[in-house]
Amino acid sequence: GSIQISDDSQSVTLSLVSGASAKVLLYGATVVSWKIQERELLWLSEASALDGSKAVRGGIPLVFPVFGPPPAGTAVEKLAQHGFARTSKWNLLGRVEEETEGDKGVRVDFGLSSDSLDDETKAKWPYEFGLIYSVTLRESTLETKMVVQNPGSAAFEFNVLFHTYLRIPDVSTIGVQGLNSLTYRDKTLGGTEHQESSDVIKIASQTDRVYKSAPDAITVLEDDKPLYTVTKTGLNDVVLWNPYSDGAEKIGDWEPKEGYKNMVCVEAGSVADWQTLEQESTWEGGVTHKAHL
Ligand code: TA6
Repeated sequence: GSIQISDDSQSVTLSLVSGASAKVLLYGATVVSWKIQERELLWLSEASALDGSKAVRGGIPLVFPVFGPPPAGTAVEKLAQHGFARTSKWNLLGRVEEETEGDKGVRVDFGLSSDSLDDETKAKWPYEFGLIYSVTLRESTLETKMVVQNPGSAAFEFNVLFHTYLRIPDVSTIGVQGLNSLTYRDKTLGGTEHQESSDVIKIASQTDRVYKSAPDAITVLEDDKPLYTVTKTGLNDVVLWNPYSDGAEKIGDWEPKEGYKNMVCVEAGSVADWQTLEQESTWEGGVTHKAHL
């Protein structure tokens, strides 16, 4: 395997001899591509900014320390939607070749801390923190792991989420399995709570749901066969999002507008409730994306 830094030092490309590759921008530590052979597995808008002027529309943006619009009256209230992790320039910490049970992988670690945050953002959320984000590429999986450290003198509360845009051949042929009987908050219905009653969830209109206390493995089926498995550790919830035609129309950097047919966001995180991190403590959570090709 190999890990290569781009000439402009703005991105890192991981690759394996098996033909898998992944590309991560230092901006937001955003994974913008994951390929097996020549097949792209993440959706990325053709109109997405990739120069650090705006959060990436596609790939795997990182959500921290707040998910969605920051609630008034909380410590995150001055921050932008989804927080600052996806719009901050991260530091490249290290590159590692690793092997787990004979499965060779290449890993790259990124860091973001209160010391490296810009002053404006620091003023909006004045906590001391450290984030270490690891991306590991293996033959059929892409693993993403976040470590949150609190080296400071005050506890803080946070949400964290891996906002993965999975690329799919056609939204009308897929189904999402693993969420049956869970309670979810439906953001298309004013955030009201409902109970899931489908074993395989089909997407035929705008979908924006937060499933609470979800099981660790969620499968995206294509014509009833597994296409992806998203497995989380240390995370409570799963968000299912597809803006559909009406939603995509309203998103300025969404291109082509029909692109909603080729994506589904299956996002693992801890977002329904705040995670509290006491001083001198560490939290850890992650997601493994597996492609069944
Ligand atoms: O995770 C789903 C969601 O929170 C949706 O409500 C939707 O707005 C999406 O994320 C994208 O948010 P963004 O800030 O990237 O436009």
